Amino acid sequence: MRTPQNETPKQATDLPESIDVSRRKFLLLAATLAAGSLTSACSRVRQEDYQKGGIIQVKEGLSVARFPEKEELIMLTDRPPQLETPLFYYRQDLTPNEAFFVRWHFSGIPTSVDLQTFKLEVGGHVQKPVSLSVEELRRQFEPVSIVAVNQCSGNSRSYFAPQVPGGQWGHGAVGNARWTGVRLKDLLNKVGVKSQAAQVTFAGLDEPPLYSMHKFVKALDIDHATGDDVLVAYEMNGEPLPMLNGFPLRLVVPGWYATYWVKSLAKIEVLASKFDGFWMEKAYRIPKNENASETPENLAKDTVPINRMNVRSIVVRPDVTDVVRAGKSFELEGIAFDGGSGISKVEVSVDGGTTWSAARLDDTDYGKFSFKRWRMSWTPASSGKFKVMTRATSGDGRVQGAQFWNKSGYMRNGIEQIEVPVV
Ligand SMILES: Nc1nc2c(c(=O)[nH]1)N[C@H]1C(S)=C(S)[C@@H](COP(=O)(O)O)O[C@H]1N2
Ligand SMILES: [Mo]
Repeated sequence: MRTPQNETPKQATDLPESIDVSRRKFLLLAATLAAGSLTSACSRVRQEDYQKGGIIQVKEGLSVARFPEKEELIMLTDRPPQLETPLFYYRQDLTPNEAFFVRWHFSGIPTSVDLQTFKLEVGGHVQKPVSLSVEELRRQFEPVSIVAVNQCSGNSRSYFAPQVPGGQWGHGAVGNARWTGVRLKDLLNKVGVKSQAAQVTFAGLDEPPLYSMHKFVKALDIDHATGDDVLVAYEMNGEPLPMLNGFPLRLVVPGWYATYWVKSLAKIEVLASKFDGFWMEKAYRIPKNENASETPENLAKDTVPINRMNVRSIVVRPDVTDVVRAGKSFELEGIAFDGGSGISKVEVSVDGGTTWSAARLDDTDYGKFSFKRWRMSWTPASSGKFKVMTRATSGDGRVQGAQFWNKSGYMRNGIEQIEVPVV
C-alpha cells in the first residue's frame, strides 16, 4: 500500500494512532515470505528507465532490481542486498515502504520469521530479563509513533573526491517514514536496569558468513537508550516492516545515522561497561573534529563513533524527464533534514552561488526528525546551462557549506550543485 501524498499532517506528539494490524495479516506475511524467499528479479538498464512518473537514473554499469515487497530500486549489490531509492520518491513527505532503500552488511539475512516462536530478548545488567513476542510488545506497552529520517552514514558517498571505498551510493540511501512501536525506555524500565549500567547493545537475526567476521552489534549510551525518542518499531508507515527493512522489529534512533537502527532486532543487552565490539570500536568511526574531516595525506588519529546526522538538502525536481523553459515559471523542489533540531531555512541559487533566495518550506509538520520539503518558483530569463544549488539551515543554526572529506565517505552534507539545461 502506498502512503498517500497529502495525508493529514500529525505532530509526533499527537500520536499514537491506531495500530490494528491483525495477527492473521502478520502470519500471512511471514508465510508469503517463507514460500517466496528472497529471490529477486534483476534487469540491466541503460542510462534511463521510465517508471511511475519518475525516472531511475543509474550510472553506467549499475542495475535495477525488484526484491520481495519492493519496487524496482537501484542495485549496488545483491548479496547482501544494497538497494538505493530513486530520487523521484522524495517528492512525497513519507518514503513508501516499497521504495525505501535497503542495506545489509552480510548475505546471511533473515528471509522469514515465525511470529509464533520469535522472541525479543531483553537482558544483561538488569533485575529481571524478559523475552517478548511481537504480540506481547504490542499488548503490554504503550504504542508510540514518530516520523524520522533513516540515512546511511555513507549516503552520497559516490560523489566524494578523491573517491573512497565502500558502497557507491548516490543520494538515495535515505528515507523518511512514520515508525510505530514501543519506547526502548519502557522496555528497559520493565526489566529494571541495575545501577552502574553504561551502555545497551542491539543485535539482529542476521549472521556473518564466516567465523572470522563479527556479528553486527551496535551500542548506545544508557542515557541515550533511556531517552524518549528511541523506539523498538514493529511498523513502518502503518504496515509491518518489510522483511528487508528489518521485519519484525527494528531499533529507531531518531536523528542518528542508520547504522544504529538495528534491523530484525532480537537481542537487547544492558552492559555495566562500555561495549568494545568491532562495529563500535573499529567500524563506523569518524575523525574527532568539528566537521569529521581529514585528508588522504593526513588521516585523523583520534576518532569517535559516528553519531548524529548533520544538516543537508538536495534538489529532487527537476529530474531528467522535466523540461525547463526560458521565460516560463518552473517549480524547483527538494528536501532538507538534520539530526533533530529541524529545518529553519532553505536557500536556493540558480547562478552557481552568486545570489541566493529563500525557498518556501511546506507547512506540513511531521516533527523535527522528518524531511522538510521545499519549493521555489524560478523563471529562467534565457536558455543555457544553469548551476542550481541549495543550502539548508537547521533549527540549531548550522548552515551547509563546503564539502569536507573523510576516508570512509561518511556524513556528506556539502552544498550540492546540479547543472540544469534550460531550453
Ligand atoms: N541487523 C542489521 N541491522 C542493520 C544493518 C545490518 O547490516 N544488520 N545495517 C545498518 C545500516 S549501516 C543501515 S544504512 C541501515 C539500513 O536500513 P534499511 O535497510 O532499512 O534502509 O540498517 C542498519 N541496521
Ligand atoms: Mo549504513
